[in-house]
Amino acid sequence: MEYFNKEKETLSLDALRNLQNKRLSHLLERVYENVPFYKRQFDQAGLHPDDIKSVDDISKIPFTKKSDLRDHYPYGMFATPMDEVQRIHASSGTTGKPTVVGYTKNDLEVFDEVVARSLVAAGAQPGMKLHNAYGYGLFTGGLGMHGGATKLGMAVIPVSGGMTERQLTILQDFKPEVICCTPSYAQTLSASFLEKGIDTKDLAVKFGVLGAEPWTEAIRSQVEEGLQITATNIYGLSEIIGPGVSQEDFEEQGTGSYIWEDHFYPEVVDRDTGKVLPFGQEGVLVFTTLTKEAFPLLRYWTNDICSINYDANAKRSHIKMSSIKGRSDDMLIIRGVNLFYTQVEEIIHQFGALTPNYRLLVTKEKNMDQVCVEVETKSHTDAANNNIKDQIALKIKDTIGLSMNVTLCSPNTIPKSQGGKLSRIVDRREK
Ligand code: DLL
Repeated sequence: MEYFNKEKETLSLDALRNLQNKRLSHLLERVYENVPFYKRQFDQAGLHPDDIKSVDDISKIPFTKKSDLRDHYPYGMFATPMDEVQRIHASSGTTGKPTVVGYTKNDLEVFDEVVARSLVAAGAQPGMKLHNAYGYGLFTGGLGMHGGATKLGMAVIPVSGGMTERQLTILQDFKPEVICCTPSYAQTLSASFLEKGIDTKDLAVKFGVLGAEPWTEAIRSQVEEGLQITATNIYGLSEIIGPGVSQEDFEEQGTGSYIWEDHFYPEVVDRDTGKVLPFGQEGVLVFTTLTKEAFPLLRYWTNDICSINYDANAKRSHIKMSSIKGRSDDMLIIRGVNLFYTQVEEIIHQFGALTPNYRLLVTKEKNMDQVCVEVETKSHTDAANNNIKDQIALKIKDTIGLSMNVTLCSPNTIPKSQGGKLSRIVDRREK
């Protein structure tokens, strides 16, 4: 099976646009009628759903921000009566109340469909077994992947995150061909096999579907080698549906992840002005959920930084997004320079003596922000190699334009993912 839904995944751009326009017009009618927040937003902007004739007019609609969801906690943005809602998820959020999202029966079917498409693009096939190490619970990762894999006809092993020893046993004994988890947890699993001297060549696992946090080629090489898999990127967010908003194809690695744009209409906008940017230019990713019933969103500001572009040589017609550089609210501003941790990760990758286990410690000294890069070396002896340390600091200065202290750490000394998303920044500045 090369596609889960060939007809939809290879629609001509004209057909795709027609479908989007039709779906957008239904969506606008529904939200205007059923979500008081959107009616107010339209009225205040002097807009009526009829003014939006096609996706080309979408930029007339104001953005929806995370704060709008918080202001309507928990169910104030739902567009259907609660008795039509079949599932509720929530994302924890770092401050205050969680963001609550809901799904009708049809929403859950769409969720299964986009995850099934994503799994096939990642290399999975019906009849294979999926080791699902995304967390089950309010987080959309576990149940989201579960539903799509079931729809595809896979056997799901619902391991959830954590309990690494048990994960290793299951990977060896249950012989799953596909694993899904966060990239940082794939690092943990890979390091644990290595530590125990278990040869991963003997595992059945061939494909990894990794996402839920930013990651770069540095981590890809490490986990592909460590677990003997082909690893692809899966992206998503609970507000839009969960995992499966976009997915990279296992035979098109490094060329971006397909956004299933018959369901999620993407735009990339300027972080400061909100202006829509041309394809290929980096900015904030914004989505309109074209088919969602319970919790539809118009022009939702994800805060994720990337670019989008069509790829004429690709297997599918849908637009691709580049890997996420970071979240604009996670961007550090250090002595006037914008910094995403993935920029440091890319530099680390260029040094053969280093592993991609690292973190950035941010402190304030004499009123100046300081960043210290702590990174593990592959061998204990290299941890004392000042030469490597100086080279890394120089490369960072040349590439990013910031002087950072570099600390080389012995293998297995930097905290690893225990199952979920890993925070790579430790900010010790007083708030
Ligand atoms: O992380 C959904 C998900 C589950 C995606 C499993 C992929 C796999 P939230 O907890 O709502 O949902 O977090 C969404 O995580 O806005 C991004 O900042 C980040 N994120 C998700 N996938 C990726 C990725 C799930 N592939 C937030 N690359 C998003 C970079 C990602 N960042």
